Amino acid sequence: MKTPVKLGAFGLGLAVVFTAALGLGSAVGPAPAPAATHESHSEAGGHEEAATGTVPAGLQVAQDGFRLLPVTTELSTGGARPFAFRILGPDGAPVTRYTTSHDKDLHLIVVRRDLSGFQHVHPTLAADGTWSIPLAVSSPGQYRVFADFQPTGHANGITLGVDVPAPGDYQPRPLPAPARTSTSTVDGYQVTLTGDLTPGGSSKLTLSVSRDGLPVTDLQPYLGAYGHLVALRDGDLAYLHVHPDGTPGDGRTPAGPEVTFYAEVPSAGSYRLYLDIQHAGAVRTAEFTVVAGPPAPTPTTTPSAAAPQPSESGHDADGHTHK
Ligand SMILES: [Cu+2]
Repeated sequence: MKTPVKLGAFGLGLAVVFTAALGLGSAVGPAPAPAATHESHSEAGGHEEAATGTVPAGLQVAQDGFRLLPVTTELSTGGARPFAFRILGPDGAPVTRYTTSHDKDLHLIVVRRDLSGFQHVHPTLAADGTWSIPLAVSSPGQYRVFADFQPTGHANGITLGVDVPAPGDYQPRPLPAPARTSTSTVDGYQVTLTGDLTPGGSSKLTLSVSRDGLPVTDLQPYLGAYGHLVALRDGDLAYLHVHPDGTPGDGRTPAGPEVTFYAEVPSAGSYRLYLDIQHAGAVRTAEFTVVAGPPAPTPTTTPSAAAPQPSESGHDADGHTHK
């Protein structure tokens, strides 16, 4: 889809820590875009001024007068059921007008608190301001639901988060070990991550996509970009949403095999990265665990490279991903 015109508005979820790092060059139309600057977001209001201090996005259920209010209070593990919620504005009424960002008025991220079960979906807005989407999660537990949006007339994007349970027997999974390659044994895709996350600094991340050993050079734009990357901080699920350097159709951005991002993480620690790409008509998610800064002390229960790990965590630690 050639809809780069919409990209100029995308400030969603980009905490201030990311804005300087994006270089998304929001190529609005044919005019030479001021690449690598975020002034091009000015039509969206320049979101840097809106950051709430240094608090990362997604940690609050309310911010800037806006509040995320679930209508559905449980998630279903038994097949898709409607999940509904509203965004209440400063006047207490549901928000019904949004600024489109990356082809959507609102992006919904659902992930279990242990960072498993990631979903990135796009609900539908009813006239009364109720968002809804059929949703199922694969296993019980406490889930974090992020709404990433920009109310019309508001200067910046906002990401609110709320916990919603999926009742049942919760079996937490350990965070998969850091890995540079995410491999799908089902359909032959492999995504390799190059680059490091540096706390407080801009970090270049390159994700290289191959299939059956061959570089993928015909990635398809998905929501106006060749890739969407969400990073969640282990421990509190601070939310970071970044987009690639370059825009499909800007004449300088190849359709793979490499997709480059600039990211800035707010602290040392472990992060789970979720890369959504589209190829051959399907959206796939590659996941990685990345440690920013000095590695945290290793818990004694964490399998080390020297010690063969028990099988129960082996499935989670293979860096796997596409779904
Ligand atoms: Cu989205």
